[in-house]
Order: sequence, then structure tokens, then C-alpha cells
Amino acid sequence: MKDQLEQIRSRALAELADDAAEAAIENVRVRVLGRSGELTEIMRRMREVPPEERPAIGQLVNQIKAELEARIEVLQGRLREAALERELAAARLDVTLPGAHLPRGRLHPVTQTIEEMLHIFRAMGFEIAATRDVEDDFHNFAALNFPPDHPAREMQDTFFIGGGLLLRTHTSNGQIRVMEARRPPLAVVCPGNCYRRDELSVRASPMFSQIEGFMVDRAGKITMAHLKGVLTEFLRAFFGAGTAVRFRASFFPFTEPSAEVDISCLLCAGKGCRVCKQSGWTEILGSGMIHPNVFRAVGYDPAEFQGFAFGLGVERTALLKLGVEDMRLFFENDLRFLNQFQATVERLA
Ligand code: 2NM
Repeated sequence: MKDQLEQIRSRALAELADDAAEAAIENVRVRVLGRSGELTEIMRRMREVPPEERPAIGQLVNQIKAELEARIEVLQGRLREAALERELAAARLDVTLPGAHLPRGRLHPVTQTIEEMLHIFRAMGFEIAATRDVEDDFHNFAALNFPPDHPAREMQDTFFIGGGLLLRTHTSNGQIRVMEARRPPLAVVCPGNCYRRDELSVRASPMFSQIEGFMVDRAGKITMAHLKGVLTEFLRAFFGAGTAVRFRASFFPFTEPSAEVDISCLLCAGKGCRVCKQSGWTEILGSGMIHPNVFRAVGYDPAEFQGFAFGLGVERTALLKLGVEDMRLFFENDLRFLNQFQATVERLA
């Protein structure tokens, strides 16, 4: 039986040569070490062995078993390694290949303009407050000192949506809401969408964006000089340090005195061209000292408080700054147009 074992052993080792294939190795494992394999068969026939020889035979069986298992493990390890090498060689990565182009989104030019404006006001110490688009008559008109028969309140200009509500026609409702809720000193800018019953055209849109702001403190502390200083600073930061700014007397129901603010024409730098109708100036802002009736409407004593307010249309201003000729381009969302405006707000903190 010992000879038989040696035979099993040498035959198996011969088959487990260095170049043995995976199938050949598996064959040996099943034939020799398997549950009905040659070694199991020997153990089963142990009865035929004289008792004194049994320990030696048992030991030899175990030794061969361990030896073959170790050999199989070595060969299988080599095969696994070779397979991995082949796989890596086949899937070689070229790290110098150019990367895939990932198209990058950017903010809409009107959004960029809003962000840039808010950034300037924030730097001057203004808070930003967004308020509601759906408003009542009081906050959109009455509190702003619009007389009951004012033409802006007419059906043809305002979207009335029933239940005494309307879509705000300017963001001034925001200033009323902030003043109602808080007490001066206040320096707040309100950005937001506004709605008027206009056809979309080169110059107008039924929905547009405004930025309005105001600054209020105790009487005597905020004057027309502050209005001029803040707005001049804002316009030079936004349009460039060399921009000329002028204030023209005007009229709004909610301010007295009122002033319209012009800047030197961006196209001709004041020389006179088609865009500025040969005047050399472009109107940018409305502004004024807040009317005593507005203070009364929000519960402030006009003898105690004083301040200025201003407002501007974002699309109109963006048209001028970006040299866009038609307001409709801002609302059509044609990527051939939008892609021309690289994000500038990323450099703003
Ligand atoms: C403008 C022009 C002038 C303005 C006034 C107020 C308020 F609520 F404080 F009275 N809000 N907005 C204002 C003043 C708006 O836009 C052309």
C-alpha cells in the first residue's frame, strides 16, 4: 500500500508540472484529493493493513495530501497572477488622452447683472430682502401714495388676480413690507420680479426684474446728499469709474423731491449717438426722498424719520451694459445668445 501511495504521489506531482493548465490541476485535485478520490479510497481500505503499519500509512496519506494541496495552491496562485497581468495589459490606460468635454452651465445674464448689483450694495452696507410677487392694493399702491385715480392702477397696466390681489408692478412693495416690520436705521435693497400688462417687445416685457432700495434714519441724518453719494458710487462701481452721473428733477408719487439719474452714454461716452438720441446721456435710475405719506402709511412719524429710495429696471440696465439690442433675447433662452455671457459673478465673493 505504501508503494501504491508513492505511485499516486509521483504521478500527481508529474501532472502538476510548472506549465500545468487550470483544467489539469483541477483534474488531479478531484482524482486524488476528492471525496471519492484515490487517497480517500486508501483510507477506506485501511482495514486491510496490519494494525502496526496503520499509523505510518495514515501519516503518509496526510503528508501526501498536504504536499499536493500546497503544490496546487502554488500553481493556482501563479495562474491567477498571470491572468491579472493579461487583463491589465489588455486594458492599458493612456493617461495622456485629452479629457471628455463637460459643457458647463452659467448664470443667465440678467441673473449675473442682479448679482453684480447686489454685490455692490452689499459692500456699501445694504441688506438684501426678497419679498412677495403677489401683493394687495395697499402695499403696491396706496401705501406708496398713489392717488386712487392714478393711471398706473388701471386694469390695462396691472394684472389683477382676484380676491383683492394683484401681481406687483414694482418692487416698492418690498420697501413698504420691510418698513412695516422694522424700525430705522434701515438700509435695504429689494430685488425681484415685477409684472405689467405690456407686450413683449424690443424695449418691454410683461415680466421683468427690478432692484429697489432705501435708507432711512432719524430726521436730518439721511439727506439728498446721501442719495447722490450712494447712487453715484453704485453707478461708477457698476459702469466704470469714469462714468459721468447727473441728477434731474422728476416726479414720483412716493418721493419728494424726486430725481431721475442719468449716466454718460456708454456707446458714445457723451458725444451723442443714435442710442442716446444725440443727448450724450442715458436714464438709469429713479430716486428721491421718501414722501411723508409713505412714512405715515407704515406707521413712522415723518417728523421723526427721513430717508431716500431708488429703483431701476434690471433688464433695461443689462441691455445697456452688455450692448444687447433687443429685450426679447433675455426671455427666449436661446443658448446661442446666452452662451456669449461668461459668468462674471464667480469672481464676486
Ligand atoms: C423708484 C424711484 C423712486 C421707491 C420709493 C420707495 C418707498 F417705498 F420707499 F417709498 N420704494 N421705491 C422709488 C423711488 C422707486 O423707482 C423708479
